[in-house]
Parts: sequence; structure tokens; C-alpha cells
Amino acid sequence: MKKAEKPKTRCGYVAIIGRPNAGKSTLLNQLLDFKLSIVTAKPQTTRQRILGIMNEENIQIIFLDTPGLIKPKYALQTAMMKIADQAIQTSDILLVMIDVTSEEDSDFVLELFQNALKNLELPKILLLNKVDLVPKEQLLPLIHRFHAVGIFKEIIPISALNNDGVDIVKKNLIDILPVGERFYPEDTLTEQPEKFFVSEIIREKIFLYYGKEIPYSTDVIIEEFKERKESKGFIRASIIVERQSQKVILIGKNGEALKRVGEESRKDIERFLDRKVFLELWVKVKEDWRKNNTVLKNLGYL
Ligand SMILES: Nc1nc2c(ncn2[C@@H]2O[C@H](COP(=O)(O)OP(=O)(O)O)[C@@H](O)[C@H]2O)c(=O)[nH]1
Ligand SMILES: [Mg+2]
Repeated sequence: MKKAEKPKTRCGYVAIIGRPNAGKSTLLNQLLDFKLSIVTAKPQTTRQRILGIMNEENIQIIFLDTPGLIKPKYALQTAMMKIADQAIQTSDILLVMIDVTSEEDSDFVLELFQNALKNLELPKILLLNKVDLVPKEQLLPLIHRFHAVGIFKEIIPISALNNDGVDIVKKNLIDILPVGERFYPEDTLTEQPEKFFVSEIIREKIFLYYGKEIPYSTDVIIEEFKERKESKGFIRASIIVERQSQKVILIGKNGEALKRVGEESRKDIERFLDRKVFLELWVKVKEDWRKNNTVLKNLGYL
């Protein structure tokens, strides 16, 4: 009798790209069933490439969540676009996401694949996200428009927020994933250190609680990250801003604003790490850090 053939393992890289705020990080978190990537209502929250690994029987998909595609205005944004570009170049399949309520998103994506990424030869799947916000009839013209250009292998309407259509995305990816062994051990969720996600959680709270330019002028450095046997873990983080006036706003009257960032961050960090921590926050001014290549390098953007 012929021995049953062992099912082949499939493994590959899938980059999620699109304009800021399309819902890329929300989708990644749904695919992983874990909040790995920070999500806010403000654009340009994700600055680094976030790698999230989905493991199932005989399947490993390495997702790359990327900074939203924009025309860069300063050095930090140039670095962010380079990060997105590298993710595109390393991936086996591309998930291209647009927010269906944004005409700008559709135009941008069409123009991108008809020009800059015209010769990119890998399967591309278009995700029409946020379908919960529009009546079904409104989707048809959009689907026709993208279908007509013949760039995308599949066009899938989804609501990342409601986890609607996400399984269909997964199934389509698995169907075309390259055959090959896992690149990472089966229990791996990501490759960035815990420290990185701790700084991301703090950045998320700053995006949530402060207006105008504050979140964009801010970054977070983890200065100390210690596990202690006898007591809670200890984390000391610096929030860097570009000017003294921003420092004053961040700290707030009697330190109330910063205290809130600290408390809310700590709760999420504890959930993320699944252990108790003590979190200490400091605010530091680094003049014009977003334009300074040396500082950007130290922060890991270059
Ligand atoms: N209504 C609706 N909102 C969504 C959906 N997906 C994401 N969002 C929201 O859109 C905003 C941006 O999401 P995020 O994942 O950070 O977008 P990213 O910049 O592309 O990573 C957040 O406020 C999300 O809650 C969706 O399917 N429906
Ligand atoms: Mg994001």
C-alpha cells in the first residue's frame, strides 16, 4: 500500500500596505487574534515595520504591517517610506488595503500600481476595507474600477474592525502561499523584542490623548527594562519631544496628563507581557529630532 503523502508545509511573507488609516494594523491584529500593532484614529501611527506571525497546521504566514504610504515631508517620513518599500520587496504576496470611504485612497493605489510599482511581479490582493460604513451598492463601482485595470488577483470587501471577511482573506492567502518549511519556530508571534512593543503601547496612548502635532513630535525610548524576581518588573521610558512647549503640554497641569499616559500604558503593557510591571515615564526635549539623522539612527529608523 502506498504511504499517505505528508501534507506540504506552506510559508511566506505577506506585506500589508496602503494609505495611512486604511486599517492595516487593525487587520493584522485580527489575523493574529492578538493586539500586536497599535491602532488609533489618527494617521501615521505605525512608524516601523511590525512583523506578526500566524501559525496554523502546516501553515506559517509572516505578515508585515507597514507605515502608511505618503509623500514624505521630513526625514522621519522618508525613513518610514523606506521601511514600507523594503517590506514590499521582501514579500511573496501583497495585501493592498484601501478605505472604501476615501476616494483619495483609491486614486492613490491605482496611481501607485500604474507607475511606481508597475513592474512588481507578485500576486496582489486588494482589500476594500471599512465596508461597514457604506451601503453595498456603493461598492460595485469601486470593484468594477479595480477589476478593469487587471492589477489584482482578488478583490475582497472586508471590515477589519468587525472581523468580517478576514477568514476569506486568510483562505486566499493560504491558497497561493509558497510551499516551504517554516522560517520561524511554530510558537513565534513576532521578532521584535518585548521592549519594542512596550514603547509602541506608550506611543499609542500619546496618539490617543494628545491633539495636533504632539503625537507626531513624540517618540518613546525604553531606557531600562528589568525583570525582578522578588517584585514587579521595572520599566523606565523617556518620551522625547521637539520643544519645551510640547514637554509642558505632555506633562500637563500638576503632571495629571502624563500620569494618565503612565497608568493606561501600564495596564496595556501588563496585558501584553502577562505580568505586573512598574512603569516610570520621563519627558525629554531633543530639538527637531524628526529632522536629525543622528537621532533617527539612534531611534532605529535608519
Ligand atoms: N468603521 C471601520 N473602522 C475601521 C475599520 N478598520 C479600521 N478602522 C479604524 O480606522 C482607524 C485606523 O486604523 P489602523 O488600523 O490604525 O489603520 P492603519 O493606519 O492603516 O494601520 C482606527 O480608528 C480603526 O479603528 C473597519 O473595518 N471599519
Ligand atoms: Mg498602522
